[in-house]
Amino acid sequence: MTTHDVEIAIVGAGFSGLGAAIKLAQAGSDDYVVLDRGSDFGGTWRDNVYPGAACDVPSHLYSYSFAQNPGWTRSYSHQPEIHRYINAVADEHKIADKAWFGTDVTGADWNEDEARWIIQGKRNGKKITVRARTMVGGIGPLCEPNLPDIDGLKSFGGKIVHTAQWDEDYDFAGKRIAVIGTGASAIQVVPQLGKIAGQLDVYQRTAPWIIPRNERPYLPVENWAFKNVPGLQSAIRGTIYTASETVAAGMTWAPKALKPVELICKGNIFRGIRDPKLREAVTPEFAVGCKRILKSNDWYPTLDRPNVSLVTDGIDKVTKTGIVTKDGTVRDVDVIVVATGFHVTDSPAFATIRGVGGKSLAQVWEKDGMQGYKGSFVHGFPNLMLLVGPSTGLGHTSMVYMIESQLNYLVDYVRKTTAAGVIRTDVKKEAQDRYNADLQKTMRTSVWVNGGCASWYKDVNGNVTSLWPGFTFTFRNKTREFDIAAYDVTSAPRVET
Ligand code: N01
Repeated sequence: MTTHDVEIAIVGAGFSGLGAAIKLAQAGSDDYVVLDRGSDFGGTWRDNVYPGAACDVPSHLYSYSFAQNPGWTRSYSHQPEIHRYINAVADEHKIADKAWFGTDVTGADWNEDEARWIIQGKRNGKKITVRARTMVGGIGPLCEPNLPDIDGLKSFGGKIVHTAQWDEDYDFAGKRIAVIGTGASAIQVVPQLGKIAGQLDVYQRTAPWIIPRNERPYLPVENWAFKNVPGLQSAIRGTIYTASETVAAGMTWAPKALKPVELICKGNIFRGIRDPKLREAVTPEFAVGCKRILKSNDWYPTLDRPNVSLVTDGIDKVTKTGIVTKDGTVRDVDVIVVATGFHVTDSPAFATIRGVGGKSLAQVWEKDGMQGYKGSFVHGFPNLMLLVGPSTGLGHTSMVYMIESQLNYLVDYVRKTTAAGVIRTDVKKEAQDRYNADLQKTMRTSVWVNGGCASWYKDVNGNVTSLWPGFTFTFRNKTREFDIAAYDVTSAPRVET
């Protein structure tokens, strides 16, 4: 076993972990490492390689403000291009030397005597320990695939694949395929599978709201302009950002104002499907915005294909050869694609991060759900900064904006605590409680609470603890500076000479 001492350990090499490394390096920190179980940068954009994987936030906004990309080939980027972009940014900022890929972090314990995080893991199969003054959690909320608890699923005799763990070597062509789920991942993979499947059964538990996807390739002249016209990319970013913030206002304070979006979605159904019964089956029964509003031009036409069936009867069980629905119908298949999302509010990783007194995040969040301060620090977990932590997720705009807000906070935390000789920083319980009470008060009028749906935005208690309510520029303002007064801090003992 090898042991390494560093000032800062960043866990995760996705958008947030890489951004943290770049911003810390720019602020003059050199004593940090990035730990990631994968083989390069990208996180969820490295791992989600199912056919059709793409972003539903426009390319120019779904990128770092400090690494704008005039070369985007499409108005909405697909997974391979985002993955390439993230790695190109890492190269440009020379972060690769700091990244320990092939490192599976298995647990992290706060050591009070040393005021350090003791991080355990395996690097290329060998045990390692990293002792860090500060741990930055950049693991992202969409990294632990959720396998549904369906009777018999595990003993299915054919092939089972989760969208986030795609098997690129498996040949789906001509196969009888079942897809479970109709969320953001399913609506991207189903149209691709529909083109090649012998038979495709799509199991829908809840119909989603879907607006048309305004995607197109950029013309060479546009790419020329993005590169050469000063301020053009920033102006495009600003325009997309402003438009999406308007939606945020509706989602948080006036869900009825989203009615026009519902009409656009209904138009999408009408255009995409001819069969009135099928139209009815795909029309959602909850308020638009309560779950993520999806974007697709080919989902409905795919459901209308002769080789594709929409199954709305609930799943009873999976047998060795297929799926049985509650009405007793048996549909045999060769492969089951599980598009059932991720453990977000109940991530298994929460049990492996143990703070003061050995209590894990899973234990402290068990009763009241995920709570933190400014989405970043959690009382009882000193010197741990979570990126995309509690109440930072979004249903309407780019997560990269939220991540960059947190990076400001991280850099200022390091700067202020280092300057003051602080070795232990723990957010005060009162500050955290006040912050969360305010958030939940704002949340009360929102469509996520009142829209009549169940969603992964909610925790087991029904509270929306994964989303940021309101405008994202409010979060940017809150995280502009590290407000050290909200924290209990301990300075390093003075050394007499
Ligand atoms: O997962 P989901 P996802 N039996 O949780 C169904 C991001 N993302 O991977 O609605 C039957 O949204 C479940 O049904 P119901 C984005 O943030 C972004 O699709 O709960 N069905 C639902 O239909 C997104 O929100 C992009 O009734 C079951 C589906 O599975 C997040 O990832 C692209 C079931 C799960 O949908 C997750 O999306 C892709 C069961 N037991 C993903 N359990 C971009 O474009 C669950 N379901 C940026």
